[in-house]
Amino acid sequence: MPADFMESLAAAQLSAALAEHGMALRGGFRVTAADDLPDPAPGRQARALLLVGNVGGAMWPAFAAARDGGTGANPMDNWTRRVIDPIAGQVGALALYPFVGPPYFPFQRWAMRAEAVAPSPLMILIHPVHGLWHAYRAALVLADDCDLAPVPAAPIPCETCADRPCLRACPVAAFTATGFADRTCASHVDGPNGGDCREGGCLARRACPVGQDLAYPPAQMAFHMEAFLSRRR
Ligand code: B12
Ligand code: SF4
Ligand code: SF4
Repeated sequence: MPADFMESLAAAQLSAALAEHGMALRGGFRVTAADDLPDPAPGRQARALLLVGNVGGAMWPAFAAARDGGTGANPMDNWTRRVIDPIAGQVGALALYPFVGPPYFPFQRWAMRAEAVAPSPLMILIHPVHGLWHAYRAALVLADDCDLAPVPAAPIPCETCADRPCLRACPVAAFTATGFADRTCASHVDGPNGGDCREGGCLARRACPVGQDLAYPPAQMAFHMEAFLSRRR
């Protein structure tokens, strides 16, 4: 039995089930009492949390083929539940989702404990290889002890990126010292000059040189932007 759960047969089987839907296992960590997570099964406390996510455009074809005909609200969230709940059931896990809230589960804090990601100036977590082209879709909470190795140290791209092109690319300077001005962003994207962001995705995110080969396909960019706008209209 390998020391690290991520190297185990169970992790390989889970990864294979997720890969059928273009998703991937994104690491995990041992849960502490401070995490205050719900019990994964009656009388059984949470011991480990595994993160599920998407990297690059891998998930888009699976979602596009299975979505609710484009008519239902939150089609990606609904599809995610449809594919993840049965996988969680197979491994005896409780599935938690980033879109359930408020209050929301702290997925970005969990991600920083699960894999080598760090905050970027755009607030999205940056990964040394995937850049800004990844997200989290679910967490699987297990009652079993998993040997999860600590996250290995990895370079944080933003620390050596002197030019910070991401911060110069937004036409309305929506990334401010106090945070992301989401309403400034949304009114630009929804307006007459917002076509580039609306159809091709956030210009600031696209300006980052890390992982550019993993940029989402245009249809996925437009889908996420429309979902963002629909929450801000
Ligand atoms: C609410 C929310 C938003 C709000 C932010 C409002 C606000 N100022 O709080 C809005 C609607 C603006 C937003 C927009 C976007 N979001 Co958002 N959002 C969330 C959500 C659902 C909850 C955040 C939260 O309150 N968490 C609770 C706290 C307690 O968790 P935490 O981890 O401790 O807190 C961190 C975040 O709150 C973060 N933060 C604070 N303000 C903002 C603002 C933005 C824009 C982001 C990305 C993060 C962020 O800083 C904290 C420390 O790291 C998370 C999912 C989740 N459950 O976390 C996604 C999440 C943060 N969003 C994400 C993304 C990708 C986006 C978008 C870039 C694209 C999109 N899907 O729409 C857009 C930006 C729009 C654009 N023009 O491109 C991803 C980030 C992935 C990553 N690599 O890090 C997440 C994790 C969802 C996911 N499925 O993976 N988002
Ligand atoms: S452009 Fe540079 S500072 Fe901005 S997210 Fe990418 S690596 Fe980080
Ligand atoms: S989507 Fe466009 S307006 Fe909004 S933050 Fe990105 S570059 Fe700025």
